Amino acid sequence: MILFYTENNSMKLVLGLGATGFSIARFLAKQNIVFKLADSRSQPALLSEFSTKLPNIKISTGDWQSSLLNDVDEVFISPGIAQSESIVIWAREKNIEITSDIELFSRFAQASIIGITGSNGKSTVTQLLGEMALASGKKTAIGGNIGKPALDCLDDDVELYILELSSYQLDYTKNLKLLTGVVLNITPDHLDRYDGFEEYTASKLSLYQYCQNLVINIDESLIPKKSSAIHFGIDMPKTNQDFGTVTCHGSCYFLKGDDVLMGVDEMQLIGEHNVANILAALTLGDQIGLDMSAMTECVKNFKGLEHRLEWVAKQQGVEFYNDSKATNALSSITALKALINKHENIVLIAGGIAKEESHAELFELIDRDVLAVVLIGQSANEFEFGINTAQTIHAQTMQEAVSLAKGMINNGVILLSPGCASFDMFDNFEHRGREFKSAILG
Ligand code: UMA
Ligand code: ADP
Repeated sequence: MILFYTENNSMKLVLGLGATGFSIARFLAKQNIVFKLADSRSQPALLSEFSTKLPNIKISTGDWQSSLLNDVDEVFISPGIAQSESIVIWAREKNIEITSDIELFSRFAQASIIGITGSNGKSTVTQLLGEMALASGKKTAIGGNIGKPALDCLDDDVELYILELSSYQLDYTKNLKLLTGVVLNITPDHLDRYDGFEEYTASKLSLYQYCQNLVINIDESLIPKKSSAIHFGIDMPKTNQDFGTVTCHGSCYFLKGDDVLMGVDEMQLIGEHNVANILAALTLGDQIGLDMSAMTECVKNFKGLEHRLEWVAKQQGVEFYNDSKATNALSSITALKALINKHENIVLIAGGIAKEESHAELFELIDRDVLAVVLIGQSANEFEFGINTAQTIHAQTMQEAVSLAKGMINNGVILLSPGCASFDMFDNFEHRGREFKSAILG
């Protein structure tokens, strides 16, 4: 890999010592770029590892100080740091460039990059497309918001980078070359970080300005349609390049143009949202020349990711699903819709830190189709107030929630799909999902 930094070696500042900040630090150190790092918490979890691995790098912790910006000509920001943080405001006032890890990555990446964003389904599509690319024989790296920071994926041998991109990462990206990319869908999310839904929408849509080829979800009204794009959607494709579905004699099929690719019932994932996710992956994969039969084989074998409508167990006639990744109302609605058609009795475990969004549609669906809701976390009272006819009960721990839920049905489904962030009771959504599973499996 030819790696050189074209700018002079003046001081850079890395903000945040999480997975992203650490990856930026490791990368800059490898490039011999002079930098320092700051984190507004007094004891970031990675502090001692950082001090051991990069002992010569200056790190400041605790409240942001404007003096941090002295002599700095570029700031590399972690996605978790809001634009309202004083350090960001000061950097803007001083006209210091603020850059995401994704932009830094793109300055050095030699292989083609595929970008996937959207409010829901990003990780599923990113992982599935990654598996399709690997099955088609491409040396593929899968990373970004899905977990492995993009800079940690940089490798000379990689032929294709498949990156999940969050709006937080896109916000500080100005130059990025994507071979193709998709905005899967746009629904209210992260509104605490944006001046309204329009600003969030614009952040998501910014992905398309970097794409050489566009993939567009025809069913998403907020995404402008482009004649040069390839479209996918849950209906007959409009052109031979587009992807869609058709129902014939009661069975549904995936299509490219008029060509039948496989039956929808051959996929292991459940729910119409996953039909859309699979269509997105097939469309992106086809556009970059992946082998169609390798792709359909992957769809047939793909069991989905942990914590996304993950089937956990069947015990005494009750099936358990872990959808801990559902951190907004729409994702819980989606999970419920996927299960309602197949199961009469559903007990939902929901709640946590509710996002700034309307829960009316979720509560309506619960009242219509859910037997009972076990409420957890900060939003428990707010949810109880919104739910009218379904039975509600409060639990203080996940163990208690599972035990109360078990007492409510003899057959059907117990679904953890909180529709909220997890940080009031858990480290993150993964921790919440693991607690749910261990309460079931012991
Ligand atoms: N920090 C501060 N001040 C702040 C906020 C954070 O100093 O005001 C510091 C904290 O010490 C913290 C560090 O910054 O430890 C964390 O940075 P971060 O929150 O940006 O988290 P990372 O560990 O770098 O993880 C990020 C993504 N996190 C967020 O976007 C919030 C991860 O996505 C991503 O997997 C990872 O980079 C690798 O790319 C998580 C996420 O929740 C899964 N993403 C959101 C979502 O999917 O909805 C966008
Ligand atoms: P993201 O990475 O965007 O958070 P995931 O693939 O991790 O998305 O899925 C998270 C949750 O979002 C799932 O558990 C499911 O409930 C919901 N979801 C997934 N795909 C879609 C979709 N295409 N449309 C609506 N909701 C979806």
